[in-house]
Amino acid sequence: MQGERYSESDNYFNYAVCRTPGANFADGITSKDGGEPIDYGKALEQHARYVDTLRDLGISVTVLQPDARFPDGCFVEDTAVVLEKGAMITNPGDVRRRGEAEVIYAEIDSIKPTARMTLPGTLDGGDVLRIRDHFYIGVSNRSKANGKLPPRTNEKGVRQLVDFLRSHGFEASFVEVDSVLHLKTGITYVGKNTVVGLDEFVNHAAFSQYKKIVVPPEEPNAANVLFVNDALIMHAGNPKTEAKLRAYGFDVRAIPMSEFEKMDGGVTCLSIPMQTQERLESKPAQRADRTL
Ligand code: CIR
Repeated sequence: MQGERYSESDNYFNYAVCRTPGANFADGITSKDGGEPIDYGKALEQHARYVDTLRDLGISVTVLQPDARFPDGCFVEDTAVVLEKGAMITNPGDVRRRGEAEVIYAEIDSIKPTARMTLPGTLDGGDVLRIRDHFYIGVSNRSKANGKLPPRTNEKGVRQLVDFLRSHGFEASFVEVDSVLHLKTGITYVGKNTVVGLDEFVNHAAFSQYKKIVVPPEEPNAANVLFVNDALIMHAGNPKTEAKLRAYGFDVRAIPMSEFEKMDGGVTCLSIPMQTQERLESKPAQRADRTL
């Protein structure tokens, strides 16, 4: 059993960065035009519950203040890829989101050495799916959802990330993403060698070696699950997938995310979880298999 625990140690975190949604959150980017308006008070409540859930799992959370220049700023995941011993700050694919990463850079660089992606490379962290020591990177197809979902991650961004990952001893492969915003909108890893997601991703050849939970078409938000500290944080309102995950013996925390769903966001987008040095030093057994 010890071996299995080692293999999941990269999903243990003691620290995370989040950012409160600002009063102009509803001005952010969304493909869901004409839907229900954002209830800002509810967004704040849902965000606070999300942060509490991370804290309940033993994670110290820094919650950054909103910045009115960046209505999508709460989706911090897109601005960084964090490894055990280093991090890369990305250039989010949509120009309206460039600049969100400045405060994130300052925050992470104080914790571990932080590299920066250079333009014209672009990449959203939502396109980066880590499964143990392998990284699957979603590359936006140029015809992405017929222009409704503009491309976010380009080949130049992917190349820079791959070089960075290799310098830390990790390997990567690519998956074309067309029908959804990010790779992790369509598929996530939930531990126990299992992926959950939309049929087209879960049954993609790239993921053939994993056990699969396919979400039913009426529960697309259940594809985005955050696996942290042996628990799964998922979107409430997806009873079939939730029951399946519970039946597999997972510790499931289903939380309401309706206001973030309206802005194409999910549970993985709202935090950058990481291991800080104290954690690495205090838990040597958990990093015994690190290739770093
Ligand atoms: C955007 O379109 O960029 C934001 N409204 C949503 C970003 C969600 N981020 C993520 O899935 N990692």
